[in-house]
Amino acid sequence: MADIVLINPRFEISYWGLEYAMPFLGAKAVLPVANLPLLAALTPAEHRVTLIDENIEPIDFARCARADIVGLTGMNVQRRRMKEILCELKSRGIFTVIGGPWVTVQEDDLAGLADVIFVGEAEETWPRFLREWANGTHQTRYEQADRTDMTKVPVPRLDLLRMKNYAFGSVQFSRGCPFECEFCDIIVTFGRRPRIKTSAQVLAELDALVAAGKTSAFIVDDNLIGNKKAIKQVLRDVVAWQEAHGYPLMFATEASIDLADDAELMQLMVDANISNVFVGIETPNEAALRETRKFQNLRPRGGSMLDKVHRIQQAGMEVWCGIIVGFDNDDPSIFALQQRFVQEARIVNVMVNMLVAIPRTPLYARLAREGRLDMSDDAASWGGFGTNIVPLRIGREALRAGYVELMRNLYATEAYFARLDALYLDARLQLGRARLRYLRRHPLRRFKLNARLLAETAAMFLLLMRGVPDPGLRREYRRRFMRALRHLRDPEMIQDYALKCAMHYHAHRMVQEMLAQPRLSARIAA
Ligand code: B12
Ligand code: SF4
Repeated sequence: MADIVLINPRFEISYWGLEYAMPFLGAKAVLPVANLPLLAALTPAEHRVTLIDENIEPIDFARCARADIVGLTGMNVQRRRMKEILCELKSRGIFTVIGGPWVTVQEDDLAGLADVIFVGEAEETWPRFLREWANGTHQTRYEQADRTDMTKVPVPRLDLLRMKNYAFGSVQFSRGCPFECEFCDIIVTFGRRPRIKTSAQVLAELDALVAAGKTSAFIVDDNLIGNKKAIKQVLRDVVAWQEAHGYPLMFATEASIDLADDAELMQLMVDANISNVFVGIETPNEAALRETRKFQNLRPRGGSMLDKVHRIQQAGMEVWCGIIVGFDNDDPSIFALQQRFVQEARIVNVMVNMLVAIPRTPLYARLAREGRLDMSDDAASWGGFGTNIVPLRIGREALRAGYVELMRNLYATEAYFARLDALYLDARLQLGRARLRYLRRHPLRRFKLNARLLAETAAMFLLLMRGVPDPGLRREYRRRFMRALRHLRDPEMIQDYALKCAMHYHAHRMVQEMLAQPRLSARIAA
């Protein structure tokens, strides 16, 4: 029997982390990483597993020192912290293993710091390693010969996490994406053939989420609609599950924009209570979309990208998006172009990135050939705020300054709430339509749910009013929220509006921190 500790290191502050909004949401982190409870479920029962998420609790290194094996996961944005943790573990002579998205694409980054490295998926290699470790024949590097058969993946051990500390749960239906975006490492690691769990597996995971007390979850698929025909069947079963259980879960997910071309699929997602969908818009610059091989965003069928975003919203889902600046075909006009697109699209929450070359991607290979990778100073912060790419038509400093300026403009109070009000109040976006239909048939449940939502909203808004130090910002949130209250009837939408105020505060703080960097503020002022 082995005593195993698995760690998810602390994230640096990011768009998704919502760190500055967490105190208002009564949680410590947005959602748990999906890999730790899954690895725990893949561990044979004779071993003992402890999960530590540093975003929730500090790492007890003395506890780690008593373990036989300590495993670490991490994305590129966690790699600095991964290094620190591994150094600490090594100094204590602890046997360590590493895996996850970052070391999968950059194996040598943590070389010498861990005893065993796992590259890519680990459904087969992790149990194999444990067998080999037990009889002293383990290797130092594991990589699966074949991709994981998703129909055999077990239900993650959510019972090993402190689920109440997370705002949302996480659940995975499928892996892989059929597209070929040049910058994407997902298709390098998970392949272009979507692999889907069976409905029975998915429903068992939904039961586990409900048992863990969750009311909403992020479907962490690379692209939920990679195989439309197959996912439709799973969604039909999720709809039936929601109906049978009284719609206990609300979902968010990630999908490509061709979702807008399939009315049946959108309807099924809405019926399954998927209310938010993150779409990789990347850029309204068509030359840049061609350059990066994001052809699905260029398909003329079904209208422009703007039309498609509006169609998804009309179907009853809020669109979140990622945009990128710094493509070879971008010149300094790109920042204004992006701003205009996002405003017209009424996309409230936008993740803005500079183009970054992730190792092992086609983009990385091309830029290496062209001698345009720069791993020096700025690159130290890439993944968040900086890039390892030497841009073609914009200077590096100008790209950074334009990026921060775009963030500032997008998250300026006026611009942010203009998008929000255009979507929530003018276009009357209604989320959770299927649940509303259900609740109309169950008035007592409706009453209870509404009472809970309103109580939670009041608590959140009060915390926001106490926690935001800037009186001008507080006044603005109060004014906007009161106005929204006069228009919105559904407690779900009222709660979402309050949440949007908290999310604005997070983005606002991020922008303030970017602007506080002396080199940038001087450049922007100029
Ligand atoms: C869902 C998702 C999210 C969600 C949830 C994130 C979270 N906190 O879990 C959201 C939308 C919030 C998100 C946010 C971000 N994400 Co994200 N995300 C994903 C996505 C699509 C799926 C991740 C997932 O849950 N997969 C399912 C699990 C089971 O798979 P897995 O983690 O790979 O684990 C398997 C193996 O890797 C292995 N394994 C993993 N760890 C370990 C450890 C050991 C010891 C062992 C043995 C094995 C092992 O075993 C597992 C089973 O096979 C991936 C793409 C992808 N497919 O990796 C991107 C991805 C991981 N995200 C990425 C990034 C950059 C981010 C952000 C920084 C974006 C931003 N700029 O804000 C933020 C991070 C902030 C934060 N606080 O979370 C990058 C990471 C790049 C890299 N190679 O390191 C990816 C790869 C996508 C991309 N290319 O942009 N993300
Ligand atoms: S659509 Fe998304 S997941 Fe698919 S290849 Fe493009 S960036 Fe990667």
